[in-house]
Amino acid sequence: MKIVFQLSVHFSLLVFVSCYGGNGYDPLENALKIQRSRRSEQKHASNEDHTTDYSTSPVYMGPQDGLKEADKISELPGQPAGTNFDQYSGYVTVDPNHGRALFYYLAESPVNSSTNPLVLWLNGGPGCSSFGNGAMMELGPFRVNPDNTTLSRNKYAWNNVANVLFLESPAGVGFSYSNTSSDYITDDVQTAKDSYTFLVNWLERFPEYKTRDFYITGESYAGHYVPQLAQLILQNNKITNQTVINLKGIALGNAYIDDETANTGMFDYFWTHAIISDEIHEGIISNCNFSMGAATTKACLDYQMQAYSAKSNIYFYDIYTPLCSPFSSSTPSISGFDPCTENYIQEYLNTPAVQQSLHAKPVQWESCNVLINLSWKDMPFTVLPVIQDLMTSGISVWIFSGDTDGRVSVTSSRYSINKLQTSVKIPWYPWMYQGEVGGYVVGYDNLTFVTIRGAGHFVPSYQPGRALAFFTSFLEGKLPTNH
Ligand SMILES: *[C@@H]1O[C@H](CO)[C@@H](O)[C@H](O)[C@H]1NC(C)=O
Ligand SMILES: *[C@@H]1O[C@H](CO)[C@@H](O)[C@H](O)[C@H]1NC(C)=O
Ligand SMILES: *[C@@H]1O[C@H](CO)[C@@H](O)[C@H](O)[C@H]1NC(C)=O
Ligand SMILES: *[C@@H]1O[C@H](CO)[C@@H](O)[C@H](O)[C@H]1NC(C)=O
Ligand SMILES: *[C@@H]1O[C@H](CO)[C@@H](O)[C@H](O)[C@H]1NC(C)=O
Ligand SMILES: *[C@@H]1O[C@H](CO)[C@@H](O)[C@H](O)[C@H]1NC(C)=O
Ligand SMILES: CC(=O)N[C@H]1CO[C@H](CO)[C@@H](O)[C@@H]1O
Repeated sequence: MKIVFQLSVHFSLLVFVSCYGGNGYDPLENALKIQRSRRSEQKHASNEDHTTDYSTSPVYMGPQDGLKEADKISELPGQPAGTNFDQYSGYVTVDPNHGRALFYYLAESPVNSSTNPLVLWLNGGPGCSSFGNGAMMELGPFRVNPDNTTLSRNKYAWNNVANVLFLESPAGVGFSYSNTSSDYITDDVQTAKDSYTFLVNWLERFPEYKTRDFYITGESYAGHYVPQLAQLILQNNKITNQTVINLKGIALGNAYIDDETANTGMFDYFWTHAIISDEIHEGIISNCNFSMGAATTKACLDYQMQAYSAKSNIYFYDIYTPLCSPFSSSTPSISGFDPCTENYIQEYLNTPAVQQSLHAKPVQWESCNVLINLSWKDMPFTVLPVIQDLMTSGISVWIFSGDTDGRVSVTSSRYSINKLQTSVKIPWYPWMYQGEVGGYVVGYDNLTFVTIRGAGHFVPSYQPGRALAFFTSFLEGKLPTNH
């Protein structure tokens, strides 16, 4: 399909900084603006098909002998002494003709690695790095110190309870690349196919994980990637003569899963969190119809602009966090998270010795790739039907949400769950962590919803202890406890 980029009023809002941290770059919003204006130009919704038909052409299988050993990281520069787990990173070719390869980082567990499950983590954007954001800022074993050169251990890293595989997806993101630049114009379907090809090849490289319990987790735009990949795995498991992937469950955090509820939930969250006025909120309610196929009116766009402007310069991925500035240390965030973290990561990952130790190609590493972000082809309006399909498949489906995220708010998550029309089995209750309410949980038929109190969009960055407690419950298949 021919893609027409039309400059519209939306584009004037773009901030050209390819970094998530505290500087106002908003990759998800950029991509959504383009999709929404494209949809309204085309006057059709790109979501007629619910169970995507991934063509069942044979999956490329490359030779993997000896590559695991080559991928072993001997040591990351600045790594603290006493690192007691194994790390691997490198590339898996997913298309040899185009020269397309995806980069991964595996952090194994310090204890029980050979029995702990394998968990794939995906960041969103689209176009944002799972290694730089997911591993180095959120749930990985290390955080980069303010000196930009040394690492410290993250006590609450998720590899304490699982072997965590971070995948830079699709090609063009982080260290992943293609030798065919047109591959950088991509979409949901290609991303799912490549991730699947990655997995079956990676499992040949690491055969000890072939039959291991496997989970997929991610946040934000990975609200598309995770269910789509899970659906593709379940479809292929039925027909493949290759590896059957032992998929047990998925968890979606502050996930963009439905465009209507993403909008309504965000503006309602702004209003209920005293970010916009009654008048602007009322203007949005009475002028905007965010449902699939509805026309966008000028009045609606005007009120949305007013809302963005009224919000002012807050970091709406975590609304109570200070921005990264010379003053940020004197206005510490509720969580103690350093809002300049992204800068340290940017410096660290662009150090040649670090890229070498990771077996990465020497590149200018970016937290988010804006080209991927802006050239994304059709994205479905909603993935709720995919989630519904997974809910009847027998795998566990969890939706979690940090409740101080203004980007994909807990309100959006709740509206999305309402649309799934499932019924409550275990009523809403507070779950406890270290004597405090860690958040709230409700058990639905085939779906669990968990909030993480005081966490923004990047849940494990802001509430590492609560995030690990929630994640441990997810893997155990038990709701977090009320004591
Ligand atoms: C497995 O599938 C591939 C691709 O469809 C095919 O070429 C191969 O012959 C199949 N192998 C077996 C043992 O069926
Ligand atoms: C991309 O091209 C380079 C240079 O020719 C080559 O070394 C590399 O193997 C190619 N990548 C893939 C995945 O084929
Ligand atoms: C390791 O596994 C054993 C046996 O299942 C369990 O008792 C122990 O708590 C586990 N240790 C950790 C750190 O997970
Ligand atoms: C770390 O990197 C940031 C971003 O480039 C820079 O502003 C800062 O001065 C660096 N800090 C040190 C201690 O070099
Ligand atoms: C919003 O748009 C949809 C799709 O065009 C339409 O079915 C619905 O009635 C509209 N809602 C309102 C309140 O106008
Ligand atoms: C839950 O899963 C069961 C078994 O697959 C199915 O029969 C039921 O319809 C599902 N309910 C919902 C709300 O998805
Ligand atoms: C293809 C495309 O539109 N690329 C744009 C992505 O966004 C950056 C700025 O954020 C532009 O410079 C690119 O041209």
